[in-house]
Amino acid sequence: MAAKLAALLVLIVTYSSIFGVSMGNKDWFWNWGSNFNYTDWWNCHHLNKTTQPQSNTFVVGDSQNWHFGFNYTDWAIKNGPFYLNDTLVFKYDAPNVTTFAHSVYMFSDLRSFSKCDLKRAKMVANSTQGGGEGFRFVIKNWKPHYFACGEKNGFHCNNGLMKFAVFPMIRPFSPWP
Ligand SMILES: *[C@@H]1O[C@H](CO)[C@@H](O)[C@H](O)[C@H]1NC(C)=O
Ligand SMILES: *[C@@H]1O[C@H](CO)[C@@H](O)[C@H](O)[C@H]1NC(C)=O
Ligand SMILES: *[C@@H]1O[C@H](CO)[C@@H](O)[C@H](O)[C@H]1NC(C)=O
Ligand SMILES: *[C@@H]1O[C@H](CO)[C@@H](O)[C@H](O)[C@H]1NC(C)=O
Ligand SMILES: *[C@@H]1O[C@H](CO)[C@@H](O)[C@H](O)[C@H]1NC(C)=O
Ligand SMILES: *[C@@H]1O[C@H](CO)[C@@H](O)[C@H](O)[C@H]1NC(C)=O
Ligand SMILES: [Cu+2]
Repeated sequence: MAAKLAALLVLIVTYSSIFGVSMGNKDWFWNWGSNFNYTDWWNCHHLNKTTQPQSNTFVVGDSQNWHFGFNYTDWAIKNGPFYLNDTLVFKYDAPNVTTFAHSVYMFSDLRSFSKCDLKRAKMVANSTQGGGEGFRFVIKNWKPHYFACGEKNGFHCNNGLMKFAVFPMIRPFSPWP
């Protein structure tokens, strides 16, 4: 009797480890023979995984867009973490007689980012590219990204809080494709 029970348990454990990790196996165990809904079980395991977005799109600053004086470090903390393949959208109008120009630069290292040293930064979007639907930046590389506005020789970065860092993460592996 005990041996039979042990054998059954081994069978169940083996079966469970082959078929799924979390949601299904407990239900399968307790509902075996009862009115267990296999459609629900299948959906739970398969549809959710495939309908989950593989990447997200973020408008930097949300409705505030990309402007002087908004705390983008704070925004990045509250909206992160960011993953590879996520898209950051920078929205800012082209300058006119009453409004200031903005742009998007990326620093090569933390040190130049901290000091807003634009000599060690590359422009990724000029002052007109943030118009309309905005400038889209896809996070493709697994490395820290240091963004800032490059206008007024670092003044927008230093004094206007127009800077933030992104440390992209890799999306956890999904066992059900
Ligand atoms: C199982 O669930 C699905 C979706 O929730 C439903 O359409 C179906 O009628 C259910 N089947 C049974 C036998 O309860
Ligand atoms: C997906 O996951 C949610 C909970 O996160 C659950 O309520 C739902 O039944 C799952 N299945 C489908 C097909 O959405
Ligand atoms: C901006 O937000 C960060 C993180 O919340 C905070 O540490 C910092 O003091 C804020 N800066 C200003 C000038 O409010
Ligand atoms: C990013 O997307 C591309 C195709 O759009 C895909 O081939 C690649 O595997 C994705 N990378 C990650 C880390 O999701
Ligand atoms: C300048 O641009 C702002 C916003 O982009 C707009 O509201 C304003 O009317 C424009 N001013 C002039 C003089 O074109
Ligand atoms: C910004 O870049 C776009 C596209 O590369 C270009 O058409 C436009 O002339 C540039 N604007 C400025 C002000 O440099
Ligand atoms: Cu600016």
